[in-house]
Amino acid sequence: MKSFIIFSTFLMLIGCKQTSSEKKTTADTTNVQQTETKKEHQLREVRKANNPPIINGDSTDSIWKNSPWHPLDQRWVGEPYTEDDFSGRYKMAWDQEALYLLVMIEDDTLIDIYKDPLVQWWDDDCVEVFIDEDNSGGPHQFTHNAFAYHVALDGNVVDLGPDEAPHLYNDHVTSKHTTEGTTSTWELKIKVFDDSFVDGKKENTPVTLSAGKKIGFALAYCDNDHSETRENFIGSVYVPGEDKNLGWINADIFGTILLTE
Ligand SMILES: [Ca+2]
Ligand SMILES: [Ca+2]
Ligand SMILES: [Ca+2]
Ligand SMILES: [Ca+2]
Repeated sequence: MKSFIIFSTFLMLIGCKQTSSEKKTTADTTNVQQTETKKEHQLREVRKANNPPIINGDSTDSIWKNSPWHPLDQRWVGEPYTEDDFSGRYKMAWDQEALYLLVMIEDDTLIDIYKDPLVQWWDDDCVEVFIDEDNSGGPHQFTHNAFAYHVALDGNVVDLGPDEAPHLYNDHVTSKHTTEGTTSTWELKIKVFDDSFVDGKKENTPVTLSAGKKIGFALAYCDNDHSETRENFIGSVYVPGEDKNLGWINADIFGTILLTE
């Protein structure tokens, strides 16, 4: 029975595969049984920041000096690209309040075609942050089992809610980026919410982070330079198989971070 459920889930996911544009199937995956079979991969330690970085798009904070770079180099969508077109790397840190990201992006053209943040948000240049608070893995397309925050150039933060519609989650992710030439320096502060998050509820409390905690995590960049739909979607984790654009549907593909002192 279990294998049948897993197989059915697989078929449903395949069924969700669309054109090269990421979104948005109306397929109902909300009733997909939570499989919670994530196999940990890309396990990385993230060090605590005694002094959290100032989110200003300036990377001179002390925590960034002592943190390692990680590559953003997995082509999930689109044709092969040059280093001038896109390259990216990032660093991470945490404290009780939040996760912190420093993301350095080389992108030859920054565009925000769709001014309405809830229209084709994935086809504008944006940073996408994937968070699975309890590292459970499993489907999350229309649930808060995990979040896929699209952080736009104008700072708007969009994910799909259980009502299958896009919502702004601007109070979950604070960001700022600065651009010099074709290099953008992003800093992000991400509050971590668990799967008890309810849209529209007055009080949703973010999780207090502590050492030893594991969180499902991935990062990506939607690169569009001059097209109606994005040209590339580049992620931080290797995704096996032909369809690599699964992070927005299933948290199994996320890597795992381990918070350390
Ligand atoms: Ca800073
Ligand atoms: Ca580009
Ligand atoms: Ca989860
Ligand atoms: Ca671009």
